[in-house]
Amino acid sequence: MPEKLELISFKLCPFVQRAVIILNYKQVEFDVTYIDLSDPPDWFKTISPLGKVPILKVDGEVLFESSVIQEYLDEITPPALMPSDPLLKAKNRAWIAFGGEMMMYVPQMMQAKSVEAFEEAKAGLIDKLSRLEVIHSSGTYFNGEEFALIDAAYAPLLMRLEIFEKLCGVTFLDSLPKIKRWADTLLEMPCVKESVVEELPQLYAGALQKMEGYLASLAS
Ligand SMILES: N[C@@H](CCC(=O)N[C@@H](CS)C(=O)NCC(=O)O)C(=O)O
Repeated sequence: MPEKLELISFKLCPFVQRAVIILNYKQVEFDVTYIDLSDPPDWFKTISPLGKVPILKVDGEVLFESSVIQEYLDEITPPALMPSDPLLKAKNRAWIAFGGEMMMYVPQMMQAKSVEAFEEAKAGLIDKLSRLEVIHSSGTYFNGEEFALIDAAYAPLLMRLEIFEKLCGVTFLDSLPKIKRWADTLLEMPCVKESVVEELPQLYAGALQKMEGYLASLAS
């Protein structure tokens, strides 16, 4: 086990949250350093090859890419949350990458200036979520009855959809009963609840106001 784990974070970032959920679930101590992505410090530009968070510093060594960081954290803190069966593991990795791609709908929906642009982004997201609905196990978690790495990877997206539902009265999961149940379960887990700053909804409300898009016009 390394002596020191330090996560370089941005408060709104869903990708950083993936790593925090694993750290919380496994009750591993770690330090967090928040940066402002609109004005990143020079030391961050030096260590982050893509200029993105999360970065995990492991006794001074640098890791990047949330899915890689999640797997590393899982491997150093048994028991494993990644399935051991090679085919299931490969499928989970692929769907975790799919979830990463889907995250782009969050800024797209926030930035949409018209109802049409918003509805188009929302429809794109729901189309992708429908694919997930088909392959979800129908159990408590994605693979069945055991919490796995893939659940931690999707919780940040599902949390943002819930935030938009509460702030703006829009719904995303009405036609997706398995995903809805899954979201309700994940968002009640302490490791998920405690993986973000308390003021996350307010930060999103502020970000929406700044963007002056259609979604902001619905915010209460
Ligand atoms: N594929 C990356 C995506 C990370 C990512 O997009 N992070 C955003 C914040 S949520 C970022 O750092 N953006 C800064 C930029 O693109 O300049 C991962 O999974 O770690």
